[in-house]
Amino acid sequence: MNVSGLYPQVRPVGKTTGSRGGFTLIELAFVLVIVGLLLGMGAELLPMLVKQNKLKETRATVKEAKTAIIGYALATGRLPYAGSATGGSENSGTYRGYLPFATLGISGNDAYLQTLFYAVDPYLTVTTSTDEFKTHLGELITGAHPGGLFCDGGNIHAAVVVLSSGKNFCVDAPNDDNHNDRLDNADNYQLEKPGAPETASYDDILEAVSLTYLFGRFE
Ligand SMILES: [Ca+2]
Ligand SMILES: [Ca+2]
Ligand SMILES: [Ca+2]
Repeated sequence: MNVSGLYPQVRPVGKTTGSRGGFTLIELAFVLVIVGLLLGMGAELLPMLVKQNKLKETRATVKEAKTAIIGYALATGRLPYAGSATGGSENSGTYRGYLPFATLGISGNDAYLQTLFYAVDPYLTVTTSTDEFKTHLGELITGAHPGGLFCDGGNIHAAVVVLSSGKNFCVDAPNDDNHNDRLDNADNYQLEKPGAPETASYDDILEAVSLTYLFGRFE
């Protein structure tokens, strides 16, 4: 009896007769090595890209906050006090603290989901008209009234400074002086230079509005 017709024909595994229908083990191993290398590169590349993106986003957010602060001064003839807490409102008599983002009408978080920080020259928070504001700016520029906010070791006479604590979530020296990792009234009125390079101990992202620049915006 012929039984061969009752069973399906089974092709021998691993044989590559005639046209090729699959991978050899060596090809497969090669592909796996390549995939492994690509995955390894991706695993290294992705966190780097995320890090770069957060830095870029935060730089843009700090710049936007600076623009909003200038707009507020032009519209109201004063600069807001800083906030003593993260809620976004200003607190009278607070000159170094959190960005009063609700007062400014903007969102106040950086890409690391931390509230931005803010410092202001006290003499510019007490004015009630744009004319008086300009007068105070002029007095600060000429030195008729002593300046209350400086960046870059005193090289920049600033009206206002806004900063992100950066990826280490801490405000760093020389912005923070009392080592509580945030900006507050107990810190002095000397802050870092805008665009200062990142180091092992400094990663804050800081923008300043100089007195002369702000005065020019009123002309
Ligand atoms: Ca920092
Ligand atoms: Ca300081
Ligand atoms: Ca502090």
